[in-house]
Amino acid sequence: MIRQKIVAGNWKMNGSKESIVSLINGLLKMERSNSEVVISPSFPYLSQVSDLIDGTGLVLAAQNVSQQVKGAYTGEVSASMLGDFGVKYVLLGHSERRSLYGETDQLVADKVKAILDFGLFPMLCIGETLTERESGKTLEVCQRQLQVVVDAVGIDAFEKIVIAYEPVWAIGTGLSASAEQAQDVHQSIRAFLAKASGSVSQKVQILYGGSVKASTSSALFEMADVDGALVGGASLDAEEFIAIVKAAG
Ligand code: G2H
Repeated sequence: MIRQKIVAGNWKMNGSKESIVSLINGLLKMERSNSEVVISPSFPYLSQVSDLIDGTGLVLAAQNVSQQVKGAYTGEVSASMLGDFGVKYVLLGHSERRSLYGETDQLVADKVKAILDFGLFPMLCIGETLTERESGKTLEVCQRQLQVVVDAVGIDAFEKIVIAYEPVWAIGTGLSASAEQAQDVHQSIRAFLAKASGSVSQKVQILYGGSVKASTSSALFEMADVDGALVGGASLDAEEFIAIVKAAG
């Protein structure tokens, strides 16, 4: 099955009104791509970015959402608010949210449900720590993180969920997983989902994330089960990000 590649830039907590204009001006020099190209600014800049990319083909993502629909939840942002600003994808389960802000597997699953209920698309991050990898628990951890979401929303919902495999040891460290390491895990994730639904497992797009750079992206994109990349640091540099998009084809 041919799955469209996705290259998503996770800007994390970076940028200003001014730097975002310059980054997007740089990105608009990109040639048309067969891949879906997604950018994910911090909440305060969603409106600005939404206006700047209107009609360009670039797609907007948010970095978080509340699991609640609305009400007295000071500081939270709901799925419907994100929808108001033209957001398509929402990053969920990123290891920085899990490890720094205590997001549990169940909370991530509740957020996935909130996003799907509103008709947006979760980009669900999963992945193991270095200790877990070294003790042979990579697949166990990925499967546990996935299973809680399967239990919450059902396997068919995975037709609308993009998975990002992000080994924690590769995030922001400069230590990318090799293309073969990524392929091994992506293939196992697909095989795990196939036990519940063969057709869904073939459709689901599985991105790799963790220190992706232009120089490492071509090898990753050649792998059969790598359907794109979630790019952090390198997405803040327009030329580098464009080179990654180009490698995806
Ligand atoms: C992983 C990735 C993007 P980086 O967090 O989500 O960031 O490419 O900086 O490792």
